[in-house]
Amino acid sequence: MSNLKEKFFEKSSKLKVEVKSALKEHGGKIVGDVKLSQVFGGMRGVPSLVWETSKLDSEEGIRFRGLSIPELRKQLPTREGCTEPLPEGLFWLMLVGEVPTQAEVDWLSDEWERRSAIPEHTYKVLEALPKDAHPMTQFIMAIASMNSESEFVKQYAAGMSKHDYWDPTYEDAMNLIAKLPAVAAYIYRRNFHGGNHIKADKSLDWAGNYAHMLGIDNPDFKSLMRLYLTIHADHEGGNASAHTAHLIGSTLSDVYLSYSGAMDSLAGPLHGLANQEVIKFIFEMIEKSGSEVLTNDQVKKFVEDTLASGRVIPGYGHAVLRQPDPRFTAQRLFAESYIKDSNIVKLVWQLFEVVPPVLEGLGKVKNPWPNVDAHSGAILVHYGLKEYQYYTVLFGVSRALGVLASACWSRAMGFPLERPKSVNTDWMKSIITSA
Ligand code: CMX
Repeated sequence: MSNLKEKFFEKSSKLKVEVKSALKEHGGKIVGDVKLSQVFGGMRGVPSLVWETSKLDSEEGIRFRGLSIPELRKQLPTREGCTEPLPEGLFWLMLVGEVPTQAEVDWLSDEWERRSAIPEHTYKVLEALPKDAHPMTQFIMAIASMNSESEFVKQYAAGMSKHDYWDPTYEDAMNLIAKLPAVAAYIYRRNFHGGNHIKADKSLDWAGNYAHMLGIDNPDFKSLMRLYLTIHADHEGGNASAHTAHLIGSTLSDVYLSYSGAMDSLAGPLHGLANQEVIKFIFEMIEKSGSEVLTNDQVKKFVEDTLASGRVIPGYGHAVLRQPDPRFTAQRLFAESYIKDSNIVKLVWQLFEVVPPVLEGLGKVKNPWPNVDAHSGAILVHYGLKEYQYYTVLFGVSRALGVLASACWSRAMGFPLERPKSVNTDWMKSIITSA
């Protein structure tokens, strides 16, 4: 057994016993009230999911096993010549709660490279789809098609004991994460570069190799991908994509199916697809004004016109956060040190000045600040990745790290089938009259 797998088994077995005994003793403890407005309001703030890998604070933003993004940037191992953290390190941290050594992340890079082969039929599935199928549609179908490889499915069919579920789930999670960059790069090159595919560079790390297979070999872009794939990896369990994976996984569906379901959620414009919507919004603003350099008044007018047409400002607002998203700030810091003269990046910074007061002025938006999606596209455009229909796939490759580490925990802890109570409007009326 590998060191990582062994550590995971040791830690999860211990916690499972602890939680079981805590629930036996304290399971009846009341943890809060649920308001009618929460029942009808997308369950905001209702504690109902267990998620070990990260925790979101509305003021401070995300912490991964207790570490903030600036702390990750300082503490996680990097690659020679690059100061950004390696996503391999974050996966290790999320899975076992320890900052790995350089040797441990190097082992993980090699391990994922070893597991990265994609089944032949997955390429056939992709080639059967029209070239103008949205990249997320292709990504979702490719991931689902790889469930033919699931160890969990094989072992379940052979009569595996429920105490062993964690083991093939770990294997499936590791295999799926390993395969995602090649699948995602294949979709990009198929759609936007005439099917001129680029072979993996086995000497590179997970994110660096993804950048290479996309066809952008600029070392700064590789650094960006390491940062990008780290900061998008997890946002506790209640966000739509993570929650979808958790729900599907709770039926004992394998991680290929649960993760393709997560990607269905990520593909919505209120969630991950907002990263394509942001850059589309910026391109429209440039087209309308005829210049990449705009005054704040011009930006404000475009924002107000968008709101007046009944649309949201993409990249702004959040269901939990009430401050600028630290993932936005991390990208801003990257842009300030690498590409501060880019006109598109400057527009992102102008939007940061203009949008919050306008949204505040509406009097209903709970969080007028930028989220993770407000910044990413402008940096990608700078490095030549201009095809914004593809952006959510990048997000999807990253999100696998948190969601699949959590899937391992769910199986190891023996979490049950998810089944909340639904109600109807008659129930609402009866609650009101009985109050
Ligand atoms: N532009 C315009 N209106 C906005 C807004 C925005 N960016 N953010 C919120 N609002 C509006 C809501 O549409 C809602 O209006 P109605 O009462 O008329 O329906 C009102 O403000 C209250 O909403 P809220 O409680 O502040 O926000 P929610 O928790 O309901 O929604 C979110 C959160 C992210 C869906 C919303 O802020 C939004 O639509 N943002 C734009 C899309 C976006 O950037 N999504 C990406 C989020 C991050 C991610 O998952 O990747």
